[in-house]
Amino acid sequence: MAYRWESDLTDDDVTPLSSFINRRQIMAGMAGMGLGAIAGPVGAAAGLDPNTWEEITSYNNFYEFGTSKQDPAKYAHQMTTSPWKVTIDGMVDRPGEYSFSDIMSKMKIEKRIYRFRCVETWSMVVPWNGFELADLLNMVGVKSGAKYVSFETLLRPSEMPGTRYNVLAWPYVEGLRLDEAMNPLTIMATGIYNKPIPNQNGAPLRLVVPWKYGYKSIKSIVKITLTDIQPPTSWGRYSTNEYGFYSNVNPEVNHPRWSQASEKRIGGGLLARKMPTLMFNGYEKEVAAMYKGMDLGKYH
Ligand SMILES: Nc1nc2c(c(=O)[nH]1)N[C@H]1C(S)=C(S)[C@@H](COP(=O)(O)O)O[C@H]1N2
Ligand SMILES: [Mo]
Repeated sequence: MAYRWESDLTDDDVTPLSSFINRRQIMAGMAGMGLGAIAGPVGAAAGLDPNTWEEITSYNNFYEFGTSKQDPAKYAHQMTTSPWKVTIDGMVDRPGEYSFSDIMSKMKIEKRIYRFRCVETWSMVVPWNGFELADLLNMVGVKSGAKYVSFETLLRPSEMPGTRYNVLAWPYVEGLRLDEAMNPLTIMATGIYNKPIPNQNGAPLRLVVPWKYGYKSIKSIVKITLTDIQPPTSWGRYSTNEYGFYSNVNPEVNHPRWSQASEKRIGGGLLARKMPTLMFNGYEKEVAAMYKGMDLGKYH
């Protein structure tokens, strides 16, 4: 049996340009050999097998609702997600408060099946719906000189029982370098399995950066700020040497307290207990160039 987790994005996915071109070349080659347009996966890529809706929506990290994996599914329904506004400010041409419905009316919603790897060593495959963060940033116009994007989650203690405890400094904040934010793999997810994203997964919109540990993928975003200084992150504040700014998935750079060489695919059964973790979570081809020359152990 082929190892499913070594396969790549499916045909359903919006294929990155490089593999799209490869595919066209392969198809053209086949046509030349009189094989016609053979449907099916390119090369050995059989496609990723997504986790079930049940798995994706009942095993979560969303500490604003508590620290157990079941707390978000239990309590996140208390969060009011409509109306919803996102403040976009800092080094942008058109700062302001953008309503979620206004954003949705302007963005092109796509389906992306991505691997998702938590720093705690569990993983899933999630069929997201969403739009490229780059499209939103281009809509507001990024000023020259901006180098980073910072993100902030809603903080509404009356609806978020977990924020009574100072496990993390609230609100939850995260950040990306501008080129990472503009990378076509980086999306704002607004759905899962073609349904609106459930509250426990970060309704109504959350970041998804598939080559980084899950905590970079900040949920229920209310603020996006363009800046020229590296922004703080909630987990970085908690422990800088354990949770670096980059947090790229890397099987060779261990967490100080555990190995990152393998992972457990949720719902994968016995076979999926010790799957090898892939460099950049399997997205090396698409993202490695952004880190060329950087010491990935130092800038973890
Ligand atoms: N605001 C906020 N965003 C968050 C978190 C959180 O606690 N609060 N947890 C992060 C972590 S550690 C992970 S692994 C993912 C989990 O996303 P999921 O529940 O949709 O699988 O969300 C990330 N985004
Ligand atoms: Mo995580």
